[in-house]
Amino acid sequence: MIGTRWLGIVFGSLLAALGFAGGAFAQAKTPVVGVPHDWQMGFPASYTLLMEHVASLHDLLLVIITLISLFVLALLLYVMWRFHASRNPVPTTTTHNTVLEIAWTIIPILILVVIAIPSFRLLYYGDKATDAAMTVKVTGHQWYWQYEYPDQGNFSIDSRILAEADRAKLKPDQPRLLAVDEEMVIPANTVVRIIGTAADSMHGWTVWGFGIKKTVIPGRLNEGWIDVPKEGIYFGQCSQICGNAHSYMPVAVRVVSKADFDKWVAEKKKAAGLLPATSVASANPTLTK
Ligand SMILES: [Cu+2]
Repeated sequence: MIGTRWLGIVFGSLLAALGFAGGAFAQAKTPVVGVPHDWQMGFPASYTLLMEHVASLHDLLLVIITLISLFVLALLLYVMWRFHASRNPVPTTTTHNTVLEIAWTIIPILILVVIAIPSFRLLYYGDKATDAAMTVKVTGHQWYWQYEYPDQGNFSIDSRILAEADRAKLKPDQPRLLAVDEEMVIPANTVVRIIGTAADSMHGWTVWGFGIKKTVIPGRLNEGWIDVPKEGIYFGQCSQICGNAHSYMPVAVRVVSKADFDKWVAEKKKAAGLLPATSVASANPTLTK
């Protein structure tokens, strides 16, 4: 992303000079952080270590692919010039060159090894949570998301895009076509295991800033994890064509402090009838876990 990052810096400075810097959400005093901006180039900002690793692998690949493209372009131009009919009227009959053949086999293999090592490392890093503090089960439905909290009493919430009427008068923290009625809520600085499945067709649970993109499939459980240090609201979208309202099932994740998360959990448990009438949640650690 070195190239795109530079382009972004150049364009960003130009726009700043013209007074257009920052989208509405960058200036609004809302906790919305993980949302696309006008004129954004390259990847969305990284909000997890996983997404930082994704971006740096992309940077490495961009350097490698640029060097290879320039090398091939230079070779082509040289061949066109050096072996032009006017400069080379009698072509050579050479068909084999052992040294060259070994070189053009070995060098690409080495390049692939250089790419494979960080690539596999990243794949396994994002694959499974080794020490998750809690789990959220994500189920994709046509066309909304359902989040279950098995470690907090097993209540569940449904997350749907805002109703048509609410979409007409959006609040500052409700970006168009991304805001939902109920966000998934998780505590900050906590390793959260994501278990994903689907009820009908395949869906894709994707949050750009987290670097997570889990295809969820009926009858299967797919695993991933997130650990978000910064509180705020982050957005994503279903990334698997899943039917006619595919583009109307955004992903919204609210990352809050641990205390706020416990409060939210208590509220949800109460609403689901999981708490006794007189709240003893605070006295019983197993309930507030
Ligand atoms: Cu979907």
